[in-house]
Amino acid sequence: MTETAEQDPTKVWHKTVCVLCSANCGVEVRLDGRSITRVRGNKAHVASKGYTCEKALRLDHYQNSRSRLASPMKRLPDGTYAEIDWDTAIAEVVAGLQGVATRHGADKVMYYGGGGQGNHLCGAYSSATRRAFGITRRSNALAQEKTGEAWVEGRLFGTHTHGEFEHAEVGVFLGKNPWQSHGFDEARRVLKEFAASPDRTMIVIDPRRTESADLADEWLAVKPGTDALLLSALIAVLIDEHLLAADWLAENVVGLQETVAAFANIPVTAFAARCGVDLDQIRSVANRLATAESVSVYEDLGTQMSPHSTLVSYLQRIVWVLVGQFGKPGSMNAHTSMAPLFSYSASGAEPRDPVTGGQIISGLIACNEIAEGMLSDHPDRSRALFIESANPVHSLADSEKFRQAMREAEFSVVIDIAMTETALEADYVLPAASQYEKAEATFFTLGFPENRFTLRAPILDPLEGTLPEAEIHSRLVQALGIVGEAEFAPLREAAAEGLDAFAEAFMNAAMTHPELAGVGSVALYETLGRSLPAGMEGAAVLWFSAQQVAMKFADAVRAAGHEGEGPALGNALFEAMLRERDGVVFTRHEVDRSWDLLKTPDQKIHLAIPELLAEVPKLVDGPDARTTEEFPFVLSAGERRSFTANTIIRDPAWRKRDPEGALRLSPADAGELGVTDGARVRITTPGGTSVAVAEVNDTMMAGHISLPNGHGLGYSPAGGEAEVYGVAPNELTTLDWRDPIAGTPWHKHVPARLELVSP
Ligand SMILES: Nc1nc2c(c(=O)[nH]1)N[C@H]1C(S)=C(S)[C@@H](COP(=O)(O)OP(=O)(O)OC[C@H]3O[C@@H](n4cnc5c(=O)[nH]c(N)nc54)[C@H](O)[C@@H]3O)O[C@H]1N2
Ligand SMILES: Nc1nc2c(c(=O)[nH]1)N[C@H]1C(S)=C(S)[C@@H](COP(=O)(O)OP(=O)(O)OC[C@H]3O[C@@H](n4cnc5c(=O)[nH]c(N)nc54)[C@H](O)[C@@H]3O)O[C@H]1N2
Ligand code: SF4
Ligand SMILES: [Mo]
Repeated sequence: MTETAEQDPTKVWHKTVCVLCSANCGVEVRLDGRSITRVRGNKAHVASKGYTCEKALRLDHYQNSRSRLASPMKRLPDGTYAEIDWDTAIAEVVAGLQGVATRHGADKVMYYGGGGQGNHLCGAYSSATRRAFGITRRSNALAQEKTGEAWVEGRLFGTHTHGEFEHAEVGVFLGKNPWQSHGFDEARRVLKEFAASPDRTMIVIDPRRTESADLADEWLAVKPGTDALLLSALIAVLIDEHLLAADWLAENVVGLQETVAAFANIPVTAFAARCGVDLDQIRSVANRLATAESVSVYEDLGTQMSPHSTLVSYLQRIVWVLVGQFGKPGSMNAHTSMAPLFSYSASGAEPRDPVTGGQIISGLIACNEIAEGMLSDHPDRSRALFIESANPVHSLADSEKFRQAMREAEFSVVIDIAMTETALEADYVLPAASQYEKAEATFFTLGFPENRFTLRAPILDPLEGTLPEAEIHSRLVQALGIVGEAEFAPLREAAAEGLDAFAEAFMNAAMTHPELAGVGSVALYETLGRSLPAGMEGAAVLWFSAQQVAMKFADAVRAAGHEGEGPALGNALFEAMLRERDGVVFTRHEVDRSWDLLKTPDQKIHLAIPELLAEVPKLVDGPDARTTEEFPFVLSAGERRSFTANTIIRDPAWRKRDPEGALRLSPADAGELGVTDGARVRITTPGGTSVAVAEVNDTMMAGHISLPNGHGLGYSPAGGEAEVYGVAPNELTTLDWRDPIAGTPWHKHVPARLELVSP
């Protein structure tokens, strides 16, 4: 449909995406002034094809929230905030960072964040600020969920793998509820297709009978925290019943014997009993996996945030490798990236954090070790925090500890659109333009054989008083005087001539001025960015990504329809990204060629990880449950539900259901405690105490209780004092409850006690 600006402006559909989860579904929105009045799926979008879930319809609560910031803020000695102008803010932030660097060294500043579910360009621009200020310590939310998985994938494949659920004959969801949490395109449609097709099988491994489990052919109702037993038994059955893809393994896998040997003495009957899944069901699943044409597996927080987290990431991969499910249509595949979110180490040798001694995976300090390190008396501890597009006071384990760490810090600055829990502890808060007010994109590009990328154009001007992060970082970097007009002017002239001239000039400049290359993203913004259409300046950094992609995957980029050689191919891809509001396919591979993307030295799968194989026999002695007499329940702290979206929307009015975020418990437990729907219950854990409204829910297993994520945010509907709605899950969690390898928290397995407060 083509509609023009001559029409009633409130009737025009503007193309963008929903920013509430990583699926980033393409949407079209109508505006009335600055309000988003209607939202519908964009049928022409290259990935989502018109699909959305119910959350997208209420995006105005993100764009126009009362907690939006419209001025830089400075914390006063009494803890209140005063508005300051941008020039003062930039000067004082620069002085604050330099002060810490002078007193303790620039490496004592930690950068946290750099993007959320819909915005990764701030992270790309922050690289210039980090380089300019000498900031090397870094972390983000990936280091509280995905670093254990990344460590395992580095060892096995040297890269990331992802399933192709749309075409898989068998889909396995392990601690993952895609009906609510998505994670791949058109999730609910794909789940319904599994359910409707007699030839395809969906397997869900989850203690709760989730919406996804309800649609599954096989629901393995594992006891919380015992997935390592279930998967070890499954592997032992595959081996015992000779269900391995022997020829394929001989050709493609190194370390098979060593791996198989570790499962030789698994007492499968005992393991099945201990994890609560019938051995017959485990056998039937093993046979189904072994006979399927294609299998795709998705593990998520249910196991990544439970005991044995990194081990489980490994075991589930052993399962699908043993049945030969890599490198074919509908199976697990490696993929390209517009800009990789992770770096992978094939040796597993990772540096250690100088303060906590914890493993730094993919350059990220484990989230649970940030406050721990900062609150220690170690001479090398971080003394300052630079936080961008993240709310760690709310989202990391033990909110109180993170608050303390921020108050202890000698300097802190937060870049956000809203006055968040984290902003409320910072010395300076810089207000960003929202994701609908600037060029934006995410690097959640996991597709294979086709991989897609969507660059969004702003649908509104920045709210007065706010700036896009690209501009904020540019001002911070330029304030140091490392680069400026002298370096930018010739590049701007080249950009005005066109991309070919710019490519040549930029490459030359980067070679002759290393300081320019160091702050490359800001240099691109100030030069190429200035020649892009108004509002799209921030897309400039993607020119570099397009060039990298074209260099690394030239044939696949051409197969996706972009033409040229060398820099011209990168330019063609960049132009397509700039032009296409429905997203572009940026790489297309032959379906069996994801082997080419493996980064192990011989491009084979290196299956044996001795450190983790050594953990398998130890499972025989347990422990299975981590509960105690004092804390007899397992609390899943942070479940994804139909109206949760991390802390992206603060206004509680956006929720159509479950406004307070109920504590779910089984009818059996409710009966025993005398709890009925709507009763108030007190939850106590080793980390703290909170009161929640109860929901008796027959999808819950006895002994297992759950609270939603993203609740417990301060918000003031009337503009007065902020009130807190619901339970903030990390008021109940602790720093020490974490994976021994990756340091990631066990939020889905928090020992807890429950008491009835009022019926
Ligand atoms: N609606 C919505 N969608 C989201 C988000 C959101 O906030 N709201 N956030 C996004 C983000 S950042 C992420 S990382 C993803 C996370 O997406 P998911 O990981 O799918 O979400 P969760 O609900 O946290 O956990 C998944 C499941 O793990 C189960 N589980 C709990 N304990 C265990 C266990 O011991 N073993 C097993 N096998 N399962 C267990 C829970 O019952 C739950 O059904 O969601 C994304 N999508
Ligand atoms: N107990 C428990 N804790 C959890 C989880 C759990 O299951 N249980 N889940 C964890 C997981 S998987 C994740 S990923 C994390 C997520 O936690 P975080 O990484 O902290 O991410 P969000 O809550 O999404 O916060 C994103 C921030 O970005 C801001 N923002 C939005 N748009 C923009 C923008 O354009 N620019 C800038 N600068 N800021 C913007 C929002 O206002 C918000 O403050 O939470 C984790 N915390
Ligand atoms: S919240 Fe729903 S509509 Fe929005 S991106 Fe995720 S799946 Fe798509
Ligand atoms: Mo996440």
